[in-house]
Amino acid sequence: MSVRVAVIGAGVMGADHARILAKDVPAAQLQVICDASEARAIDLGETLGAKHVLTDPMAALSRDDVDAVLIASPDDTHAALSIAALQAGKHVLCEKPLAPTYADCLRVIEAEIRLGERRVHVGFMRRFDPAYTAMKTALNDGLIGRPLMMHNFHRNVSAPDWFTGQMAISNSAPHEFDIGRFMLCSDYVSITVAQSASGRTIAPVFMTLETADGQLVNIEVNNNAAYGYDVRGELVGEAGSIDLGAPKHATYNVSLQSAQRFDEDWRPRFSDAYRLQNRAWIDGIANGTPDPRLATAWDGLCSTLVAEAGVIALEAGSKQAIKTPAKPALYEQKRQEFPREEPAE
Ligand code: ISE
Repeated sequence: MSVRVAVIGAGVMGADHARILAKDVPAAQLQVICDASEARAIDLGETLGAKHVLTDPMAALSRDDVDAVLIASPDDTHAALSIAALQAGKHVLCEKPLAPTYADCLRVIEAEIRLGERRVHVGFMRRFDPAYTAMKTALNDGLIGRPLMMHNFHRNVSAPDWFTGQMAISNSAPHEFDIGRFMLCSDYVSITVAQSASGRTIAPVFMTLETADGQLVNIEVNNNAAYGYDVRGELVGEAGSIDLGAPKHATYNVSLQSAQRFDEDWRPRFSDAYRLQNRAWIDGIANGTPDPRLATAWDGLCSTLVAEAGVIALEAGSKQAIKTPAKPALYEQKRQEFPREEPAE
């Protein structure tokens, strides 16, 4: 059975997702490309051979010939579109964040609880990255004993002037909020944020979080790192540590120097992760069993909750408590063996 997908949003991420679905996910059929800009939708739709091109997202997600909706429109439209897709009986993969506010995330959760089925997933693709997968597998295999700390670096080459320190927390760091929580299987209970001094519009932001199990997680987000897209991570346990070891590029030893190439942004660095995530999402719909690694709407809510507390922590200059509400029964799932993922083909 092929799963017919409507992609809403034909910008940077929507175009990338649509290309992956059309070319790298055998069980998916690219049914609709929808974008507020008709020209952009037509351009992408024709390039990828989508069956239909639309400009109205509500019309796109309610079509009878659509089974699933991939939402890659502006962040503040995510919650309303996810809820509308649920009401139309569709499956959803929503780019992160599920919503920029906790209140809107909660509305999606309430809609899913009313439906009584988990149909919304959030695009925290790092859960499928081969390097993070190796880290999680080694942790589950007991290689480093009890995990104590996780160090994270998240660097972009440059960010536009309007990208603030607050957005480093609400737009960039959610990837680390999610992967830390996924790795450690524990919710955060506090966050502290500091921002270094810089003449530039956005200076690096440094966060320290504590989990309910007493682990420490630190995150540096530097969106003007200048030299390349660079994501690093190390998990430190009682008996050893696991380093992500990415990026995966060759090292050039030339002219008495050794040099490493970096990607320009997150799409090439996480191309395997996006492909594996989108395949897992579509295969889960086709066979009726969602992949347990996919981030749920609850995971999306938890990350927005941390981001909101982080923005307050930055503005107030003080540690903020994070109070995660009790997890609704719909989101409880048995702890599963983490599948061993083969690296890219
Ligand atoms: C961007 O929105 C993303 O989602 C990227 O994955 C991340 O690396 C970048 O920092 C964000 O701004």
